[in-house]
Amino acid sequence: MSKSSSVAVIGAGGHAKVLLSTLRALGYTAITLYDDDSCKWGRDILGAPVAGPIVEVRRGRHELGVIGIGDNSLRRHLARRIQLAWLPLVHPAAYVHPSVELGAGAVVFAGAVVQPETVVGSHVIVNTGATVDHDCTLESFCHLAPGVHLCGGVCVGEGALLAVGSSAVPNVRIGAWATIGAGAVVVEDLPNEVVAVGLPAKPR
Ligand code: JB3
Repeated sequence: MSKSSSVAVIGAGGHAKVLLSTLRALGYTAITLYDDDSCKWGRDILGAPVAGPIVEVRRGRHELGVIGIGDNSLRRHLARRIQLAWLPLVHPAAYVHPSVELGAGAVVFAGAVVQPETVVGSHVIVNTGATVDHDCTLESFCHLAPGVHLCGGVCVGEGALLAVGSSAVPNVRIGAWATIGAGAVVVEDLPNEVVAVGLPAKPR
């Protein structure tokens, strides 16, 4: 895809700023943001315009889009509602092995590492400095916050949130829509929708 393509970023908060910096680092220049907070309309975020509410993205006739909202369920809702060519993005200062499958709209930020044969689902966030070792599966809409570390063969279920600095030993499964607390260490399989904290991570 050409770097002169017109890109829509859905959302104009903190996560969108990091997406913008990633798009710029990749050489994209024609970037427009959309957000439902009317206070942001007409303003610039890091030099890119916030054109209006999300519903107006259709009018922009953008060739590519990426969802810049950290909340996993909201990201899923928007991905289902909006028809755009969702762009997978890898910051040039991240390392992603060529064997890794990257889903539509997945993002890998600066300093992150994704090792061989890992599968990254659609609209997944691998945030700044997170590492994902070999043969992991990150299901759609999950989010690895900054500094998360996964050993090999870990499966993270759809929409799960692994908070800053949490980690997982090899071959465990973290259930869909689970929340793993900051700094927690997952040492065994965890069920869907659990909230688990501590070392070892235990359901609350
Ligand atoms: O921790 C890191 C490195 N990044 C966090 C990121 C993953 O998630 C960051 O610190 C934030 O905590 C969060 O970033 P995000 O999603 O950009 O949050 P915030 O800065 O609050 O911006 C959220 C944007 O989504 C705002 O511009 C809101 O207007 C919009 N928004 C929030 N709730 C919503 C809704 N838009 C719609 N349409 N519907 C909502 O329910």
